[in-house]
Amino acid sequence: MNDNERRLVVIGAGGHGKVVAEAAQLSGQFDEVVFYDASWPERSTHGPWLIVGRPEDLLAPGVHPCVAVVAIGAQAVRVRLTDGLRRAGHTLATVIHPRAAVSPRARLGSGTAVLAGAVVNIDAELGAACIVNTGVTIDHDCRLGDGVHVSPGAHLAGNVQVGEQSWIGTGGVIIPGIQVGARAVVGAGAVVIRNVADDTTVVGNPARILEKTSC
Ligand code: JB2
Repeated sequence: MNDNERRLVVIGAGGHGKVVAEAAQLSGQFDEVVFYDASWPERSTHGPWLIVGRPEDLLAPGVHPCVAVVAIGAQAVRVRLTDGLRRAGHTLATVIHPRAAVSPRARLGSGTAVLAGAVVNIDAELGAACIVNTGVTIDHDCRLGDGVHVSPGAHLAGNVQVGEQSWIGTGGVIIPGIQVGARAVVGAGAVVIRNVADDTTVVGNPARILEKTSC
């Protein structure tokens, strides 16, 4: 591994950025972490880390390749920037907190972060740019599309499928075998016992449709 691979660029100097930066550093995979954020140069630090540029600096033609992860909660922004970095020739890091338990037979996409206390069980398959947040459980054979965010303390039972860019709220529960569509939202604390269509928000226990978000 060369020096370039031991340095992680984190895109997004917000709350999620510091959680991802700390997880990456604690994992021992990286010696140095720096941020790129739209607030640079007005801001030059984020906690103990330096902010050294703006995200678009990394998308310019001919830029020196780096190892990066997009740590922005907003799904569409995270996916767009992750795709842009990949097209610009950068390597997308998969960040796993050292106190997460990830099955060696789980498959994680590039740019995905698995945070403290999370469990990802055998034969689960996660796409790119996902967030498996603090204390989440993803049981065996689950399938998550690109850009899914599973918020702190949510639990996905076995064989659950979640479509791209969907958001499972804090403490949400999804029973075995349920299919959640793309760009869906499961409200905080919801208990999902029926399939959820694309672009749909569900809330409550048992979860019921709150709104369709597309026309
Ligand atoms: O469209 C964008 C954009 N939107 C936000 N383009 C670019 N280039 N950057 C964007 N950002 C950057 O992401 C902002 O400059 C800001 O510094 C950062 C977002 O920080 P914020 O603290 O607002 O949110 P976050 O994404 O770190 O955290 C949210 O998501 C987490 C998963 C919060 O809801 C957290 O509570 C949550 N844990």
